[in-house]
Amino acid sequence: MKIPIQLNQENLQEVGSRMPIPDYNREADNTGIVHIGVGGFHRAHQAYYLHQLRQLGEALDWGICGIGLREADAKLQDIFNKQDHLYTLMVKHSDGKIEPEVIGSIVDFKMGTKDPEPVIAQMAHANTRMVSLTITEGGYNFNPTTGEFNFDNPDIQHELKHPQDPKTVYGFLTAALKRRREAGLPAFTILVCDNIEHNGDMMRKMLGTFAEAQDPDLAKWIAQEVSFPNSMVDRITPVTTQTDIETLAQKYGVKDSWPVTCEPFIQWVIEDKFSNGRPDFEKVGVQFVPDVGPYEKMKLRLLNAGHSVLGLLGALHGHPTINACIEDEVFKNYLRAFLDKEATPILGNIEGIDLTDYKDSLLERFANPNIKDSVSRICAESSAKLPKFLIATIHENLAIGGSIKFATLVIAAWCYYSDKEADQNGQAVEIIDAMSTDLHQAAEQTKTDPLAFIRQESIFGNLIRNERFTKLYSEVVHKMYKDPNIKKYMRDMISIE
Ligand code: CS2
Repeated sequence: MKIPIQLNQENLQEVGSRMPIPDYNREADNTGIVHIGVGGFHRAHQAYYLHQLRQLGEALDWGICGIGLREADAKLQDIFNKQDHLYTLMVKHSDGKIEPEVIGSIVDFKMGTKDPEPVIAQMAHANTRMVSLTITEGGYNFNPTTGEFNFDNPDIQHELKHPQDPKTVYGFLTAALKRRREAGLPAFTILVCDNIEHNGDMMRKMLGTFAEAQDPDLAKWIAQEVSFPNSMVDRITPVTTQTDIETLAQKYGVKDSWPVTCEPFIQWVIEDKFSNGRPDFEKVGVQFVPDVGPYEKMKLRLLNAGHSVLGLLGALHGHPTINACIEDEVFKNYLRAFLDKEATPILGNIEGIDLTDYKDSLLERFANPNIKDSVSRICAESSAKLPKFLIATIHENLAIGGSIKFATLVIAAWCYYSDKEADQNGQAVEIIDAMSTDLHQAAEQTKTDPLAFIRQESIFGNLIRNERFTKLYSEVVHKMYKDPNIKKYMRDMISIE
């Protein structure tokens, strides 16, 4: 057995005898991208694309400076300090093969929680030409039903009064853009990489609304100078486990305190609207298109919704992972029925894409037994995800008289699980959600008011006023509270098809 080597810049050549390593200059003064929210997904996706480009000897002035705006990001900062911002990406194939590779495209990391100045300065630096974000679907501070910016957030109120002391992405972005404008520097592009339809347009609207309230002059400049390309991002990136860390050390001889694991599949489709230049990402397979809308919608309503369908039903049944759900024929067929009968009809034709192939490949990706993507990751923050992934599809199907029953069962399962905080066998499940208390309190009233859960308008919009939906939902929820055997209902629904 090899003695594990600590991953850092000094040991990099030695690590290179065990796995591929970056082959380019990693000096911290060549950063061109500032990225907010350096979770596993960013490290498996954008940072990996950039790494590949740099391996070709390109984009050397586009290194990434990661930014943490949450106290919890201090853990990553400590690890990055120890590892010179290097980390291992472990690509896990379905045949059991693991391909580890050291990624070097992140060259710096700054926290903005205690002292915002270094982060503002980094964003306002002449070298910074793009600020990208993966701050989760719930991180954008808007009401998912109305799409309006939430001015009630105390952090937003604070930064409106104290622009020099930002707390949220909005405060940081305006502080940095203001400084650039005063220094006569061009604006940067803002590239949102979260799973939200029209993510760039959404950001333009939110930042515009915030800036208007903070500094109307600046808001005008932002509207003219900043571009917000819409983008569709895709790569399944499960939560890193202790086993991953141990496998890397024991099997591959590299000590990395926070490697990232992911599937082989990767996709990024972006609108080519960059106000201050961009890396030549097309050289490593990124697609640039005039309108990303159809791709985003396809991905959110099939892949992300598919995940939520399996995740919520699987959590209730007691399946621990997405691949365990797919191994179960009832789950697999149920998912396919949902995709074919409820999600596909609202997508229409997407140029250059065969939706049947796309769905076949989704099922294969979900089945990857090596990924072990936990249903708890998928169920986390459902209150921010479901309005975009699943509830939007219910609304659209109601409008065209389409099928809604597969998605409705998922909402009922979500209610039951939020109420009991347990699976159908009584095993406790931790509800990880910014709205967990509201979800629990609403769900708890179901026994006396079957529609209580659906009355949460910030999640469900006006579904409560749609009789076709409320009738079906009441029936399903009623049955489920009598007998929560979820698989029975799933089986019934696919066999009567
Ligand atoms: C998942 C996504 O968060 C979720 O519920 O559906 O994280 C998904 O794995 C990625 O969007 C894949 O690109």
